[in-house]
Amino acid sequence: MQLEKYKIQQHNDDLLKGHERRLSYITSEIENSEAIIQKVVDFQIAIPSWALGTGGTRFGRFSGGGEPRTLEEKIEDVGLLHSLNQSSGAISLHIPWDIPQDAKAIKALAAQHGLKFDAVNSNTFQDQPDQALTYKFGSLQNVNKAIRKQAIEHNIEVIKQGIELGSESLTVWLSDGSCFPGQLNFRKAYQNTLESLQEIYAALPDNWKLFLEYKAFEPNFYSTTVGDWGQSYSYVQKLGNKAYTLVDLGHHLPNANIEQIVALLLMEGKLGGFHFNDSKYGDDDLTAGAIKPYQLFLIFNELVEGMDARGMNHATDLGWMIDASHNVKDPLEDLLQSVEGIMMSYAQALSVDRKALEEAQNNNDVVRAQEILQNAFRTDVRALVAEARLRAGGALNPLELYRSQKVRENLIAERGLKTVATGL
Ligand code: PSV
Ligand code: MN
Repeated sequence: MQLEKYKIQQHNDDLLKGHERRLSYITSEIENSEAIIQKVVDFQIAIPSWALGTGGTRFGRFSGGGEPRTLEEKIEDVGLLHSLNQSSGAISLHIPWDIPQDAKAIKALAAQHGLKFDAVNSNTFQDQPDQALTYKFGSLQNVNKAIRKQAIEHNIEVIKQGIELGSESLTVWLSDGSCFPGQLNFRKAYQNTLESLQEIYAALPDNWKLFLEYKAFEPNFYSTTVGDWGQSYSYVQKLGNKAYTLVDLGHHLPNANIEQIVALLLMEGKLGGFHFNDSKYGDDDLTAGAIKPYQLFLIFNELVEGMDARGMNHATDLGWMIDASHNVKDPLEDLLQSVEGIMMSYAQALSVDRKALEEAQNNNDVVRAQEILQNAFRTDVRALVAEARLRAGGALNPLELYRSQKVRENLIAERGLKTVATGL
């Protein structure tokens, strides 16, 4: 299904008056609102190809119907999101969940929808039906050299697929680790992993980046071989200047200070990108900003400050991606909410009075520093984000338009009620 431009136009015309009223208030309140709008226009968040269907847990999966059956339909879905918000201009593929049969045709289809290919993701956390050796006891860390070799070759194959699509980064997430004390020699597991990563790194084209994602636990529950940002940092330091740490917001132990991790990785020049989601307990993969919006804002506050300190381009110098799962919501609606949540935090962080904050910090004025941040967080910037969408050709209220156009009902009519998308 495609949303015709005139429908977006009509929807915007209907909402314009109220929008202009709200916009004129907020632009009178925020000094740099024009610059914020432009930055939000430029900011794109990649959509993972595995998040377009119903997620489910190990206890069950309750499909909402109309899920994309093929990679082509997944691209159509991301195209739909992008036409609504003009902020989801990239798709990230997980191999082998989504292997393009004809890369040229897939690339052309994506371009028709205004989409690029973001990072390609390898998968050595599951066994595939045609696979010779099992990853039950790990992949790049495995005590068996042949298994490590198989996993290395898979990653190199993923890089090749990515080159065909015009992707420029590889994200490696390893489920490697152990479930019980004594199962693993930590030092040897680290060394095997490093050597394996070095072989993968050697296959990276010059203009590519390797993102090494860490995760505290699950599916291994005693140790994870890339378990936290320190471990990821230690690997990427050794690999070289094309290797970076990737922060998935759900991959920390409870109450970790993620904004501080982000600030320090940025300072070290080793922050590569993000997987956005939210959580209350563990790797819950909930909608970005749904549970801890203040944390998301504080992360963006560090990002803006740190990227500006290093003269970085906010839109292009880091990889921005959602990694969420949708168990009880329509995946497309959930993704629209995540993008909106991320954009709001970004806009709020851009509105922070940096000079005043620095002054408060230098004077140890704790109260003033807190006031400055909370003032930005408590400002309703939705009209600024909506204005950015309007200027880019998107909808003032994507969710409302999605519902009024009965997108899900149309997708069910086209694809059926019992379709199942590949992914987790
Ligand atoms: C692992 O939990 C993870 O965050 C990695 O990014 C995987 O690629 C993705 O989720 C799979 O759903
Ligand atoms: Mn992730």
